Amino acid sequence: LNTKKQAPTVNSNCCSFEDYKLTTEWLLNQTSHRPKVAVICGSGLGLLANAVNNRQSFRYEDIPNFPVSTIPGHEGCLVFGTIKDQCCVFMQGRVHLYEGYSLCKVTFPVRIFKLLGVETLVVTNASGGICQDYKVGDIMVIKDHINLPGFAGQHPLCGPNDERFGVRFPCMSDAYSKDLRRLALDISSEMGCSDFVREGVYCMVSGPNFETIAEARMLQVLGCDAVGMSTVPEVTVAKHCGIRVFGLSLITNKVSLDYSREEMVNHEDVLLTGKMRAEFLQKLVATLIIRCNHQEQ
Ligand SMILES: *[C@@H]1O[C@H](CO)[C@@H](O)[C@H](O)[C@H]1NC(C)=O
Ligand SMILES: CC(=O)N[C@H]1CO[C@H](CO)[C@@H](O)[C@@H]1O
Repeated sequence: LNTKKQAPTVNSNCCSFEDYKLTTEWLLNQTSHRPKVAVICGSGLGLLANAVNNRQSFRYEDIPNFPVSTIPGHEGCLVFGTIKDQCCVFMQGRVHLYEGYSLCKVTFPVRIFKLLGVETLVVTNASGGICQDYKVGDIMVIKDHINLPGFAGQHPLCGPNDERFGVRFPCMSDAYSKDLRRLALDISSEMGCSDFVREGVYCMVSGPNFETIAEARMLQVLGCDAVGMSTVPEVTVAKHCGIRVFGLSLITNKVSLDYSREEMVNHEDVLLTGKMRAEFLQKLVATLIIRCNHQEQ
């Protein structure tokens, strides 16, 4: 690795391997938990972490180098614990590109997970439904994604490649584990919830504004089923360093695709659906964590 000849990109000076090592060592010093599974909780899904026992939690601002969310009232806790005998770590709250963070900082926790020994990453997010069959409250198992900011050079792996994490040109054709997707669909059907669990393509936009109608139509033409402002950078960095990925997106609103028929999003309904589904999501994620060990990679 030639550290002297670094291209002056946004990402290149964000974090060195020593920064990752320091944060990892700090955490290893503070906790005896050695997680194999990490979960990133999207907006309003922080209660996924309530399922853990032997809970030990750290505020982001107390962890060296850890990115701290600028959104008021946004949770920011790293929660270690166990579900059955599976050791896991939950991120309650994340930072976004639209907050002004470089993608290197946004994805910093993922590399910490790698150095902590995590093998499986579960990402969750709230998103807008593009697919016309989707209803508010549906849960989409992420089958694939479109990295729209990445097309424009906003990519977490831009800059010098650190071979200690992964190769220069990582393969992304199998980013979302087929085994875990199948397992999630099996669990959903065992729980009798197949009618609101879908499988589809997630598209990331940078935000912070919501899509115009023309943009939403473009996304539909491109094959996107849901659109959100997160998740893809973390998934890309996880795949790069060999972490198995599973993703879920909660459809909190329908994206308007029609000028004459403005979708009337009832915010109270959205919140209510979110709350109702959060319980199902918690059960689904907990069961997935318990059973994912038995799946071959
Ligand atoms: C971790 O603990 C070791 C041994 O007590 C100490 O030398 C080291 O400085 C600690 N590292 C961090 C990052 O806290
Ligand atoms: C936590 C998180 O990433 N939430 C985002 C998920 O996507 C929705 C819809 O685009 C955003 O509004 C959230 O900020």
